Amino acid sequence: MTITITAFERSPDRGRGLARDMRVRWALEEVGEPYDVCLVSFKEMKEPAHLAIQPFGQIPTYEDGDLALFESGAIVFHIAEEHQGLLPDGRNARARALAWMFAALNTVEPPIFDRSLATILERDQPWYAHRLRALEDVIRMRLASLSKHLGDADWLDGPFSAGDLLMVTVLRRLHGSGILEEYPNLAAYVARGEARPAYKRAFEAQLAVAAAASAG
Ligand code: GTB
Repeated sequence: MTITITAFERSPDRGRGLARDMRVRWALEEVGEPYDVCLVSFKEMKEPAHLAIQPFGQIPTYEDGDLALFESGAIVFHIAEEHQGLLPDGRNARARALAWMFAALNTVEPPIFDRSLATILERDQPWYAHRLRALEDVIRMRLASLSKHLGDADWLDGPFSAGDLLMVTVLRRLHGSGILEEYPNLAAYVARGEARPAYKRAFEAQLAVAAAASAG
């Protein structure tokens, strides 16, 4: 049975690969697992059939036989556990890769995501400039630490892992902000992730959805 994931029928990012199905697509491409995509509208995401799988009415979801999963981090972890290539073999190295997965989602993503939301939803508020500065201060604090840790290594902890996959998807959201470029080794790290053939296949697949949506 083929794995099925869900993604936006019409992603608000118009194919920039910023929605969280991108990380699931990328993980599946890295391990060479074929998948189908079920495109859902905002309305369908809030209906009982989808809520039965994703209690918060969001994408992505993942179904494989009798397993239905939600939360992109849990999905990527499941894919990494089931296949070779996204988690190292050694017990300690594996635990550290998991730590980087959590760091991406719990420590680095929140201020970056909040900044994106603020630029969309809070732009007209009188306190917008102050809020943006505060969020960007936190982002810079996180990136400075991450940059120091990465140094001149290619990946966060030895070979490419699910931790890198999630971290790159998180940092990509800073494209266009100018902030990533303040940390040249992080900008190069993101470019390295985006240059991976599996990343490119995943990006093209979600771009094709956006192109079809804008044509239709
Ligand atoms: N913690 C969950 C996970 O990691 O799976 C979060 C899932 C989530 O935020 N899903 C979003 C969603 O379904 C899509 S990715 N939102 C609809 C809703 O909540 O009703 C977030 C997202 C949305 C839009 C853009 N964009 O346009 O750039 C980028 C990212």
